[in-house]
Amino acid sequence: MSMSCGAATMGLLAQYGIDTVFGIPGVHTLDFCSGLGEDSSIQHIQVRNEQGAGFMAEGYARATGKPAVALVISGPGVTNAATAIGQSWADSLPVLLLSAEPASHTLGKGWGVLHEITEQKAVTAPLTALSATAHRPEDVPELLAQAFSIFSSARPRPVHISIPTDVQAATTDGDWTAVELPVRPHPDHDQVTRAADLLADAQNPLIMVGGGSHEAAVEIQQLCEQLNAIVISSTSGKGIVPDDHPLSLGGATVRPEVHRMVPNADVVVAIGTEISETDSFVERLDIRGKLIRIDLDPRKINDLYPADVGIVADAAPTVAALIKAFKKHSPRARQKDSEALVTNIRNQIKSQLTPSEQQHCKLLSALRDSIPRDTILAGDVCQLVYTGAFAMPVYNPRSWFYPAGYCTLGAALPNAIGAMQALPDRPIVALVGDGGFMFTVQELITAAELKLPLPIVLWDNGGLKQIQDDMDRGGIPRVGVDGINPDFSLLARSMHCHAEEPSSISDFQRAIQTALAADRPTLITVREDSEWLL
Ligand SMILES: Cc1ncc(C[n+]2csc(CCOP(=O)(O)OP(=O)(O)O)c2C)c(N)n1
Repeated sequence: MSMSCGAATMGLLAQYGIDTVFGIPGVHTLDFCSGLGEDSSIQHIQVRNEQGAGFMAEGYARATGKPAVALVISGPGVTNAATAIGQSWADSLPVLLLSAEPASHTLGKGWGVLHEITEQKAVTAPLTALSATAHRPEDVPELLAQAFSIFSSARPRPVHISIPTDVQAATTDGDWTAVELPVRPHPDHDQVTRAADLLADAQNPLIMVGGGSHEAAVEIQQLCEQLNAIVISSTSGKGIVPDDHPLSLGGATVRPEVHRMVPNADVVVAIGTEISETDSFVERLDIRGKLIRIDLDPRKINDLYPADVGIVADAAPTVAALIKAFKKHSPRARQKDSEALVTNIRNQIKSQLTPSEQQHCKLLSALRDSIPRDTILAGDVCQLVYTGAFAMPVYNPRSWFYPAGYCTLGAALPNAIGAMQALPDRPIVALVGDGGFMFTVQELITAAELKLPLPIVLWDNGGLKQIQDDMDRGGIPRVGVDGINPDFSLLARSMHCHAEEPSSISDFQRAIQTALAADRPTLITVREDSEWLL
């Protein structure tokens, strides 16, 4: 059946399992939209700024591990979305940015045509595994095949495909089919044997997990129990081993109490983790033991932390193979008190909390008690969430969102919306600061339109507190950190949301529970100076 290339592109995306595109249409994307009518299985979610589209696609991918799509116009649509694409790169998420581009015969000529950009590919090339333009309709199936092959088999990174308006409008027979996608590599047998040998000799092994190991959660828990090894995680890996597991220190990788433990490990197994600076806030952790790294990305094997055994393979089959190989060794005496050490370190952390962290803990613990165990928490860059990384128990993989690394303010609300679109039956709560919330506040109306039962806990400490604190500590005069805030409740209500300003812990808990069952989002503002938190 003949149709426009834009419509055929939507049909092919559906074949790759895409059920949602987040975007804002323009005259440059009309042909894409022609494939999104009633007959399409793809839902178009209208966002209020393309950065929101990128962050929603990111949230969809965070929640599921599946590819997600943002659909935007050329020029400003692409540059608005670029921040979220940078974030998806930093957090290894399979996001496809599909955009228009001006008509082919105008490209690079500087005529000043609508939504012109000197060279669009160059804007996103540093933020993506692939940034390419379809010059003819028949380029589209090939470029989508390349994109989805990257998503299915390589370290997930975003991809940007641009389709100029004339190519979108060109007629095709639409007879396009999705290709069979490659799978991730399995581990090399000899390397697994060497890793198992190292672990067999270890007295005090340590496991580090990151966002690249969510699919291996079951195997990693088995491995840590088999080795009686403590597990620490990056913020992206939080919940892979439940935070209440007696061997888990969860996201406490940021804490000095944990840093002091790291040099004692004689073998470290790092699985799907960059071991990045933003997971520990020290440039280099003092790893002295033998290092086994399991990663899809060959560049991670010999970076700042060169591996003694570096296995470039998918985490789940690799850890399963490691468990099997390790079983061949006769059991050896090893450190018996791992669980006691975990309890001890948890207690040390509790005793070292600052007054402000104690307040965060009080609120987070009230929140934890009022939400189901499998709730997803979408955190923004704010002090409440920094504390949450080590103090908020999370029990499932893909259930603690934080824009690590790129550290983009404003990700949490749209991330939560994208996750709710992907997993409508999962409870989700967003945690935002008063500064970060203002970056993407307009997406409240998107959430209201979708009638999402989303509680948004707004931690209002009156300004850009982290930077205020940094300036105060450094003796630098406060510059640009004390701006005024809107009346948040009024703002939320004007966007068809509910708003609450709780006056006690029980009031807060009631607000959360009501919000989880509401027919729209609820903004729950908690002021840091509230008496009930002091
Ligand atoms: C896009 C972006 N711009 C600037 C920053 C720098 N930054 C980091 S934390 C922070 C303050 C955030 O304030 P708020 O959301 O109110 O959280 P708080 O620190 O007050 O808890 C700023 C400006 C950033 N992370 N991201």
